[in-house]
Amino acid sequence: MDLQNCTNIVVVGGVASGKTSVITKYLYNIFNENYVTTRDIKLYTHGKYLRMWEYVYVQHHCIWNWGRYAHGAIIVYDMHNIDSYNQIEDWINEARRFTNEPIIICGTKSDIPGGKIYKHDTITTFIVSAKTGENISDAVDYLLRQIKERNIAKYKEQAQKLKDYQEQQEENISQPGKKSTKGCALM
Ligand SMILES: Nc1nc2c(ncn2[C@@H]2O[C@H](COP(=O)(O)OP(=O)(O)OP(=O)(O)O)[C@@H](O)[C@H]2O)c(=O)[nH]1
Ligand SMILES: [Mg+2]
Repeated sequence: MDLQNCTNIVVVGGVASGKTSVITKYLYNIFNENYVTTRDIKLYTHGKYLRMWEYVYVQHHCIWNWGRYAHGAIIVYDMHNIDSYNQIEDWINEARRFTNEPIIICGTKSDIPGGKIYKHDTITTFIVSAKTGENISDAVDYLLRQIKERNIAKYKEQAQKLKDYQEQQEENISQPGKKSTKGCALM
């Protein structure tokens, strides 16, 4: 798996909440009215730069470690299913145990009136419909932008650390009385 050039997004949420539908609408512009449950973990790709992994709900979902390869996550819930809604907090806690990468929440089936909207202080919620396509691209593109910004921030932090290190080394060399940590190994 080429992690350097490929963005991996994990999609989680309650049973039949609409995970597959969000993914297939975004990647392939396909919506299927017929419910076909996803078993275990399913990978969806489009081109070589984006991978979306669907995780089905299992009792002990912490058995997997999504922080290992995920650059971001989408927590999906069905706005018309109270169980699905009630699981959001668990998914957020679960996610935060493994990763600090960006997360968004998608409340699905907005084409059906009267859904319950979940609000969070720091995580953005999008109200989406895979059936009509409402907000699907906005939601996933927003997450991809967050991931990009985070990667740029990480890159800048590493570049700054390298610069600080180089400056320290130069300072050590220009101050003869100061013992260079670099030379220690040779003595
Ligand atoms: N009206 C409407 N139905 C939707 C929408 N999204 C999904 N559905 C329907 O909801 C059912 C479940 O959708 P899936 O996308 O298969 O849900 P899932 O979360 O992947 O389900 P599992 O893999 O079994 O956990 C299907 O019958 C879909 O057609 C939506 O935005 N609007
Ligand atoms: Mg599915």
